[in-house]
Amino acid sequence: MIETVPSYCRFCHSGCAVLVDVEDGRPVRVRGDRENPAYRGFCCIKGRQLPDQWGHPDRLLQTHKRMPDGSHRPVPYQEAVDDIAERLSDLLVTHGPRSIAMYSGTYSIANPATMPFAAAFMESLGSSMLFTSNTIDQPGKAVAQALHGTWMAPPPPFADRDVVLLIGTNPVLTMAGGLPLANPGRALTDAVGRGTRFIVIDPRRTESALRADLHLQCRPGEDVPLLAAMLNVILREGLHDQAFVREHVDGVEALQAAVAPFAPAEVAQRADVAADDIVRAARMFAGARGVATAGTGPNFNGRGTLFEYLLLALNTVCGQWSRAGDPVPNPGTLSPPFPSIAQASPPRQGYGYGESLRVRGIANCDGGLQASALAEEILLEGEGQVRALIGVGGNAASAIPDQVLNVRALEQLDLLVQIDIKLSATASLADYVIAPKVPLEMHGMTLVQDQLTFYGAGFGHAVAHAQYTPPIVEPPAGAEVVEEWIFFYDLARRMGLPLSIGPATATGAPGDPAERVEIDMESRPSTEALLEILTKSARVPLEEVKRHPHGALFPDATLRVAPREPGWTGRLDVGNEEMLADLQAARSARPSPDTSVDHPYRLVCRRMIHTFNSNGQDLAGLRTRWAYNPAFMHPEDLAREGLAKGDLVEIASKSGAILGIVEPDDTLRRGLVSMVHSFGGLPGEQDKQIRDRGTNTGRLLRVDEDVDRYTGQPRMNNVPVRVRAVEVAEPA
Ligand SMILES: Nc1nc2c(c(=O)[nH]1)N[C@H]1C(S)=C(S)[C@@H](COP(=O)(O)OP(=O)(O)OC[C@H]3O[C@@H](n4cnc5c(=O)[nH]c(N)nc54)[C@H](O)[C@@H]3O)O[C@H]1N2
Ligand SMILES: Nc1nc2c(c(=O)[nH]1)N[C@H]1C(S)=C(S)[C@@H](COP(=O)(O)OP(=O)(O)OC[C@H]3O[C@@H](n4cnc5c(=O)[nH]c(N)nc54)[C@H](O)[C@@H]3O)O[C@H]1N2
Ligand code: SF4
Ligand SMILES: [Mo]
Repeated sequence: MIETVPSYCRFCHSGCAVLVDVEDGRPVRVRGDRENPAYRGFCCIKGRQLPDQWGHPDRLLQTHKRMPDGSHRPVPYQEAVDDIAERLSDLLVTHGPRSIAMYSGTYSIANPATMPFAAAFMESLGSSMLFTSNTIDQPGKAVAQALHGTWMAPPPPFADRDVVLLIGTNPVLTMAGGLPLANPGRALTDAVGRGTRFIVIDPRRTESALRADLHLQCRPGEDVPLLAAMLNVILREGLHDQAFVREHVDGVEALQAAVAPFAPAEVAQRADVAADDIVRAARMFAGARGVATAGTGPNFNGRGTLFEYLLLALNTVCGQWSRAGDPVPNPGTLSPPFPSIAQASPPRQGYGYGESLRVRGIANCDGGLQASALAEEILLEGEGQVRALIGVGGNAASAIPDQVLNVRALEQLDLLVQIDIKLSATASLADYVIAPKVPLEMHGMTLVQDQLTFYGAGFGHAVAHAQYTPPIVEPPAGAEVVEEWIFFYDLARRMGLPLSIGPATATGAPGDPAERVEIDMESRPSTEALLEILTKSARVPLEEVKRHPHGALFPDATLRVAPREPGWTGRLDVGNEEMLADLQAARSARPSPDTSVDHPYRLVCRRMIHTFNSNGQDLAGLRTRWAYNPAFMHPEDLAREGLAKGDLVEIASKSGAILGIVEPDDTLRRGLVSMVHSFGGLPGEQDKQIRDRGTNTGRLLRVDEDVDRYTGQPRMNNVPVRVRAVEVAEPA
């Protein structure tokens, strides 16, 4: 008997509404749910593999312990909790709370209770060593928002945007910013049909650029000069929104002076685009209502904060924010109502606070404590050394730049605990691997999709949407798997630590301590009780959302952006002194070395539809085209190097080398090697198996190169590399 159940996919943050066929307790088929008004039946190839993920032979169904020979053996969950608790308690007494760190990544958001419990556990320990994958993603966004100030109302509704500028982001494929979170490909088609104009700045003609009115196929790493040149044109020609700027914005004169040297002709040359196109892009963007959004490409270039600051400045001087009386189609649903007011929340410091790391003086910032410094914190002996790490929903050994350094550090830990569904690169190094439930086995609600709206301008749903799902299948027979929050609960109880969590805030930032609820450490609460606490201040009660099992839109047609409050004096700042000083430095700086003969190509990032970071590489349905991460290069570059599709090459940067398999790609500009990250296994292990597993581009990166001085994020893109054919014996 097959029963069809609505739920939503948590393979990625997009949260597509799906229908799951369940046969005798097993999920057998997943497809998009046409009844859902936001996703309209969309479900990508990854979502369709959820049944395979559930029953995959390599899925961990028991807690595993690492044996002296490096292998892992199943052990009872409680035995592991007892041992981990004892070892953490010892570390706490002997070396203090700072010796215990946590790294949380992608899947820490799959279950809404995971991060609140993970953070509460760290707080109860007294350790501030909580590192998240956001710091190796786009942490500059948060710091830039702090330095610029925030407009307390969103950009114009997606349906009203006449222009969209996408810089180094490919939302049609990644479900990231610039297009609505739900079914972005469809949203793009609809918008093009309405006459919305798309401008794309990207070295690749991406899936999102195919329909663009203007595509600047720039050299990588030139986004700061490009934005400065656009701002220069806009301010010089007076195309900016002068009334808005007068009312709400400081620093425009300083900005204008700072961008004045960025003449389109000069920038066109360094970015290798037509000067006319820079001018056209500036005029097109300033002349219409819309929003500019950026992704990983430009944020990985070592100046993410400055880049995002200029991006905000561009949106701001063009007045691309909603005004009093405008509708607010997405005020959040399961998050608390966030007042939309046509006024500026003034700038804040945004960086350089909290406990400093012992290495390179890196302090906390609004983007989080820098994960790429974690390895050095583990390796540097002395007081405050990190000796234990708990990994939750992330893959530190694969995702953090400089894989060789990270693996060396992880191997040196006294205790590494990883919560993981499989023996990932990190799990294979862990003393204990805690086996979690997969999303289909857990309650879910789309709170994080609400909070995404505040990640950056142009992110999140177009119209308020929410969905709740109960668990729809049980774990496979004989499994002993837990929800991540239960592991933290059990650990805290065993260590005698209290835990408290509070209602979620609209942005995901910590809320009012007074509202926190002490968790009963005698009798464990249900997950549902936790979802109630988290949604206590929700705009739409969870009960109401539950009445729509296929998910639903929850707009409030009466809601309008409120006028500025009487006496409000907050203003946005586009003339931050440090930012403008950095801008001058960026003018003379060329990423070192320039077009060196040693390393004539640039390694740039991209993503593919059939994987999600290190996830999905083991699922048969996602391996049909490529089981590895190809090294995409322009056909002319391949010809010049005497290479053909499928050839094995060595790709070497100044600091490391990997093997790759080349693939012609004429959507790229010349001179690039474009690759997806986080494939392969551990250093050394995978090279013989390259066609089966791919390779890790993180080995070509350093943690201390071109570091963004606000967030500590190193350069992760536009890395000079050389490519040469190699022949190694492939396994039969
Ligand atoms: N060179 C290079 N490096 C990069 C990037 C790049 O473009 N280039 N991108 C960066 C970016 S943007 C990011 S966000 C980071 C990503 O960094 P991470 O979040 O650390 O990486 P993931 O590969 O997503 O790790 C997910 C882990 O969770 C496990 N997992 C899968 N499903 C579940 C589940 O249901 N529950 C639990 N508990 N675990 C699960 C997976 O097996 C895997 O080990 O990588 C960054 N690193
Ligand atoms: N299918 C799938 N979806 C994903 C992911 C995945 O792994 N697979 N990962 C998720 C994660 S963790 C994140 S953070 C988001 C990221 O979402 P996006 O930011 O959309 O990620 P990418 O597709 O890597 O897009 C980066 C783009 O930047 C371009 N680029 C490279 N260098 C430069 C440069 O110097 N300047 C400019 N202007 N462009 C440049 C690349 O060609 C590429 O098109 O995607 C998420 N969604
Ligand atoms: S885009 Fe694909 S992976 Fe992401 S939620 Fe939708 S179906 Fe799942
Ligand atoms: Mo990311």
